[in-house]
Amino acid sequence: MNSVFHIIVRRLSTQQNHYKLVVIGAGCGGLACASKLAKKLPKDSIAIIDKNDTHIYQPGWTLVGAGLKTAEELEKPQSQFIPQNTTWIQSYANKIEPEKNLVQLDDGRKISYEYLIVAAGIEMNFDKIKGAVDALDNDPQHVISIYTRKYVRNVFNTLNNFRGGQAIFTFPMMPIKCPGAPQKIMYLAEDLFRRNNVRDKITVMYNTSLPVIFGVKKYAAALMEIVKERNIQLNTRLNLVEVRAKSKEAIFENLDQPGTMKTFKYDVLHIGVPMQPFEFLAKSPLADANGFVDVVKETLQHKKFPNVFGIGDCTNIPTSKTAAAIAGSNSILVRNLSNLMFGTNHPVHKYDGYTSCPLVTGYNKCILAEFDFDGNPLETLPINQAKERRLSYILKKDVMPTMYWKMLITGNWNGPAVFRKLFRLGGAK
Ligand SMILES: Cc1cc2nc3c(=O)[nH]c(=O)nc-3n(C[C@H](O)[C@H](O)[C@H](O)COP(=O)(O)OP(=O)(O)OC[C@H]3O[C@@H](n4cnc5c(N)ncnc54)[C@H](O)[C@@H]3O)c2cc1C
Ligand SMILES: *[C@@H]1O[C@H](CO)[C@@H](O)[C@H](O)[C@H]1NC(C)=O
Ligand SMILES: *[C@@H]1O[C@H](CO)[C@@H](O)[C@H](O)[C@H]1NC(C)=O
Ligand SMILES: CC(=O)N[C@H]1CO[C@H](CO)[C@@H](O)[C@@H]1O
Ligand SMILES: CC(=O)N[C@H]1CO[C@H](CO)[C@@H](O)[C@@H]1O
Repeated sequence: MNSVFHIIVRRLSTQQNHYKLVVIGAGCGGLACASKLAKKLPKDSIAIIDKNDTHIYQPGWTLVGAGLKTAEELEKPQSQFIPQNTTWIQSYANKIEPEKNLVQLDDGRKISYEYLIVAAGIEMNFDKIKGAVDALDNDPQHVISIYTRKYVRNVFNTLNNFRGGQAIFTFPMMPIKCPGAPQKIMYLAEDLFRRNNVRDKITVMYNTSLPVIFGVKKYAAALMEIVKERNIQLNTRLNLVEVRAKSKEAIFENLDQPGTMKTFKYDVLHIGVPMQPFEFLAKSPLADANGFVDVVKETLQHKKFPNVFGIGDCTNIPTSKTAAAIAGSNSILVRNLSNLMFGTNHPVHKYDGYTSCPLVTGYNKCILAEFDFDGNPLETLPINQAKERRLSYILKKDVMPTMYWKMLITGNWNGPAVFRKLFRLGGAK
């Protein structure tokens, strides 16, 4: 007893509690920055805080729902990706005190830093829809979602076994990560129903809280064509608020007449999950009024605390929340922060809001949306990416996952602008 006590005391007292740089979150954004900075800083300068021991390639979940990939192949042990010479602190952060340069962990430990990167992602909250969790847990033949590790495993079975009735796909209130995903799975499902020769027995419906099918005009126009051609019913300004699994009813609020509900019968219901900032961030001095980390959108530097940066889904950067947005901004954060750390003055580009959404529209086609803060297309390839193409599908299914694992989160990615320049120099467009 006594000796165990002494070992614990010794371990606690030799644990390092101060780091030059602390990174909260070892997801896409945290690793994309930490792995670049690890190459520039001495051993033991960086601590990465994240309790989760599994790294998941979330963009692949859409394809899992369509039976094109397995959930397992998207998951790898986090230990493979924590960069060399950094310290992985396997806890969750539960409080940030930026005035004192302190992060408190869920085990009570306090870690101090000179510089901080916040990359904790965004929290999914099915509880905002009454009855949703119960339906997802107990009625997976009818109620599904690609949005979590647990529920994504049921999606393909349900869609593939569906023989007739009404299939409703929902899009929640913004902000959510990957706003394209709730309709990608719909197009894939619709294609699957055709392949299974049951399409004529099924009504396919997309009920979205937005006033339009997609926020960027160029791609919205292309998607509207597809929706018409494939006989998909689009209902706008409807927000799912309740699922009644027993009677298979989905209750939506009409956002144009707040408080007015509209009930739809479903046979399959795919839920786009509402999201919210993690509470520890929303409560921290780093948050804006909506709970997101308040950064300058061009530089990713915090508006009040210049030694703090934010990247990815946890920030209030006004672009759509994707891994692609991280790929478009991580080099900017790293350069800016390096200037600050080393007192250098290397030129830094301003982040233009680059984000991307590969809108998979079927089992072999995809619209590759890429755009900036203002919704202007920012296409990488020297072709019209609003057209459905097999090439874009292959990029999404086979190329992007490899780029994610081998380049983005391992610090070997310098942004898509390089490719844009390359193709333009090649003479196209
Ligand atoms: C179904 C689906 C489809 C998608 N499709 C695409 C797509 O086609 N293209 C695309 O570019 N993007 C897509 N995305 C979005 C993309 O996955 C995210 O935008 C990206 O992962 C965001 O990275 P992040 O680092 O901000 O958050 P995450 O990658 O989610 O990482 C956050 C990390 O923070 C950790 N964390 C949480 N709380 C704490 C805490 N308190 N303390 C410490 N650590 C904490 C978590 O464990 C996690 O490891 C999709 C997402 C989903 C769910
Ligand atoms: C890790 O993340 C996955 C996917 O979001 C989640 O299912 C799991 O519960 C998390 N594990 C821990 C220890 O937080
Ligand atoms: C890790 O640190 C050691 C000792 O400082 C150094 O020799 C080694 O090159 C570093 N590894 C990487 C990948 O930077
Ligand atoms: C309550 C309701 O059904 N509202 C709208 C849903 O979307 C369609 C098409 O955009 C509208 O015509 C409905 O009024
Ligand atoms: C320290 C540093 O390099 N800061 C720069 C961050 O990026 C902005 C926008 O490009 C510059 O104005 C800052 O000087």
